[in-house]
Amino acid sequence: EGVQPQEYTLIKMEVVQPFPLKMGPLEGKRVFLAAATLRPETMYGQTNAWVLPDGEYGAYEINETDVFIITERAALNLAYQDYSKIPQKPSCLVKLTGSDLIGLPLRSPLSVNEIIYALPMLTILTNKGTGIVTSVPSDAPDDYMALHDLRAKPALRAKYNVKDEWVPSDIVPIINIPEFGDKAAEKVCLDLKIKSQNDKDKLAEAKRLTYLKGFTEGTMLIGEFVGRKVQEIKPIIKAKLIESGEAIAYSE
Ligand code: A2H
Repeated sequence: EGVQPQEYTLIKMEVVQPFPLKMGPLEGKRVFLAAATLRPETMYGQTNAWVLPDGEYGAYEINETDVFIITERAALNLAYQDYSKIPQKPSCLVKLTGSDLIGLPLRSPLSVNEIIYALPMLTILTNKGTGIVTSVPSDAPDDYMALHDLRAKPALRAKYNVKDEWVPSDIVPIINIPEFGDKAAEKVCLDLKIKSQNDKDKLAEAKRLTYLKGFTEGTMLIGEFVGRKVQEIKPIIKAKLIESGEAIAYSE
């Protein structure tokens, strides 16, 4: 883990009822996959959530009504931060693996797509964030390549029991970067000839390029702040999501 604390926004992606059998103990609660992001202003372009198939997650009671599905490590960190009303040890209502989560339908704040699905990503780290990632393939090279892999490889879908209709067919353009156009991640992944989500070094370069330019030169193509600079509206969108109860601040 880094020396500098990382300021994430946890996006509350609500699991649409009815729950699968394994989540029976959560009946009657509001259950969320809580995704850690550094780019809250990109939430318009969410197309799916990512989970690690072999990852160990739990459904943790965060307050009287809300349950977060995250790693145990994240639940403990959260318990030390403002949001949780259970200061010491968050109670785990049910243990789940990433495979249990694949195919869950979700409703996520700001997303143009009303219902999106949880899908497998093999490069998720369980010692960072919550172990849940929201997917914005227009602007995140990791997301773009993981989606590319799922689309291109029927065997990968079969291995993780992914139904074709869960895999998004469209990428939503949300930010213009003069140098990279309206789908920066796609452009940079193609330019660098990145082959798959496992192409670590090239993906690091793609992330460096898009992250910097997106922040300094990006302009919103969608939403309340269309036409405005990413740099200016990022903190505003973050504050709004938190104020409306659709997200919480989280640092580690
Ligand atoms: B970002 P940093 Cl549009 N494992 O959110 C792997 N990746 C994870 C993760 C985990 N456990 N937890 C969070 N992340 C991803 C949006 C986004 C992100 C965009 C563009 C770039 C970008 C949509 N996905 O990140 O190592 C999350 O993806 C570029 C680095 O803490 C989170 O923000 O710096 C970012 O990585 C946090 O990475």
